[in-house]
Amino acid sequence: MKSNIGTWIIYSLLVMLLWYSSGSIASARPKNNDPIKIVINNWTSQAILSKIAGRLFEKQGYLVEYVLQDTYEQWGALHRGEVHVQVEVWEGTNAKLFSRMVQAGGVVGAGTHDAKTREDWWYPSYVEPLCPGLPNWKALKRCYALFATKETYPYGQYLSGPWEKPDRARIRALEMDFKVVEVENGEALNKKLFEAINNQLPIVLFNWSPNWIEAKFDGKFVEFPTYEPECESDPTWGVNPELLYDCGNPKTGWLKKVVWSGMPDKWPCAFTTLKKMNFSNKGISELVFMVDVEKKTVVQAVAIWLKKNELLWQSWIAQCCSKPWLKNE
Ligand code: TMO
Repeated sequence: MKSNIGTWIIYSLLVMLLWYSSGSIASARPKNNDPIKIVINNWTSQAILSKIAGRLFEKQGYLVEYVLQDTYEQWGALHRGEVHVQVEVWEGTNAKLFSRMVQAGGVVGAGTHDAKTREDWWYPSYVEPLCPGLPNWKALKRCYALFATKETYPYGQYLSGPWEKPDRARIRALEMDFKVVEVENGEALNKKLFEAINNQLPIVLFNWSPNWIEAKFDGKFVEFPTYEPECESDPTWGVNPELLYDCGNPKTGWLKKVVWSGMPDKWPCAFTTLKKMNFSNKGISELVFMVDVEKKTVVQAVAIWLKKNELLWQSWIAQCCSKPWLKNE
């Protein structure tokens, strides 16, 4: 009996020692307590994916802060290491700045999502019979008057968001009688779309995929001349031999994750997790639907997603970094 207890005590001590030493091996990895700063932009899916990344970093024991920035400001801040993580860089919006920043050495890629992206002019399907020939851009060019508003009369209105787009250059190159009107964020754009749909008014506006819109409303992207890189670098390319941008945006664009170049060394496990984090078109549009249509908060949508997808995100949290004593909520 006595020796049994002795064995038990020795065994327990051994287990504790093992536990302790494995813990100290894990914590011997330099774990930085500075907060990881994640950029939040002005459309819904980006905010949701940012918070999912943040929750995963927190589960690994990192501190996280969120910084509101638009897609122009973020590049300088990422380059200088003032912010560290961007979970959604869209080809159609940011391809050029992204490659310039990678070349300058301030940012590095953290992998590409499975989602294929498209960002371009879009209209709800009830517009199509009013303008025969749509979705071809030449039909839209003929029908400009249909889209005139108080602000743009006698030109047609093209409604857009605050993202870097060569729309004015394209309108010029394709000689379209349209004027660009910009609203401040994705929410404002949604509101205008809802108003138009409720009144069945002609509207052509900036839209993107994945988004919630395709899940709820019928509509189409306008088909401009197919994008090729030369369209933006060689004026002689395309229907206008003198001007750039006589084409549409890429139809199957990439969606990348990007970090400040010092991030992988400073928070290695978080970087590994971010590289593994991967969303599909369906995954993103379901998340956006919860917020933009069902009116859940971003925090609620993130909590629902984490609960439903535990196996998935557990597989994104790198083995070397997982702390079994950290509770998974
Ligand atoms: C960058 N965005 C998804 C709004 O086109």
